Amino acid sequence: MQVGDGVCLCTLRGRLRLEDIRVMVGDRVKVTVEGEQGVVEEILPRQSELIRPAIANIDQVVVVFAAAKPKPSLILLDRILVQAELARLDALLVINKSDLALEEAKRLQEMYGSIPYRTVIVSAKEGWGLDEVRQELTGKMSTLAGPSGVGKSSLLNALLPELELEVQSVSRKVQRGRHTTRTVTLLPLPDGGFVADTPGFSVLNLGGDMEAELQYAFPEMDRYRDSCQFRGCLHRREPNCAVKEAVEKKEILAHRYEHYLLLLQEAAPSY
Ligand SMILES: Nc1nc2c(ncn2[C@@H]2O[C@H](COP(=O)(O)OP(=O)(O)O)[C@@H](O)[C@H]2O)c(=O)[nH]1
Ligand SMILES: [Mg+2]
Ligand SMILES: [Zn+2]
Repeated sequence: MQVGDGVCLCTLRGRLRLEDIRVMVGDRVKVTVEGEQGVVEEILPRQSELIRPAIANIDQVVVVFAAAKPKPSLILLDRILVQAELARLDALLVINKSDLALEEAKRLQEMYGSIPYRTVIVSAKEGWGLDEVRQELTGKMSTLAGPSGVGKSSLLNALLPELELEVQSVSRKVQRGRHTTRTVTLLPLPDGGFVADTPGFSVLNLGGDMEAELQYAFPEMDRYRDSCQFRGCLHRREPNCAVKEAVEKKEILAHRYEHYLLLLQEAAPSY
């Protein structure tokens, strides 16, 4: 456990163990220090609880995509952003490999910045944009998400040079099948805050019966929703729908609306 500026080896008070209460990575706890050792007396209420990676009290998901190699999949990006919204976590979009495709990086930044999401253009390879990412991480608990190969490990290595995470090598065959199950660790940032060393904010298919909730995961719809004619409008085929009108006027990005409709189908109750 981190206690003040130091670290203290702690055991769990027997009472908590009897109640089968477990400490999660990221938990805030009350500790009594007895000599060198500490005892966890109480686990403070969790603000959030992620399953994969299993971390409590995460503030934000840092969604990493590459401007190229691999070509960004916007449906995958939107799925991750929706998951973050549904989990009530802030999202920061980091567009990596801008050294390979700066124009594409700027296009993504313009699109997602308009929603609005915080976006940062970086190159882990060239060291571009790292200070801005550090600022966005400082004082918060963050976890990374994003497809494989976009440079998540490279980014963490660039932010924390003493780290040396394994970066995907050219020969991927060697890596396949080597499933290293590791526990997640929170890496302390120099100016405060933590970032989880294991990316893996999972992208699940939406569970059924979430139709009404889904629109709240699209922040750009917020200011139109109340102007729809029907209460409970799902912005699908309803007449006088302010969201659809905003799409036609290009005030809402067409691909975001299409992805909303796609996810809406997934979110339909299954009979
Ligand atoms: N050109 C370029 N290549 C990068 C950059 N960041 C990472 N890479 C390369 O992309 C590949 C995948 O990186 P890795 O960090 O393992 O991605 P991860 O799967 O998201 O953790 C490696 O070959 C890296 O060297 C970058 O900013 N620019
Ligand atoms: Mg990696
Ligand atoms: Zn509507």
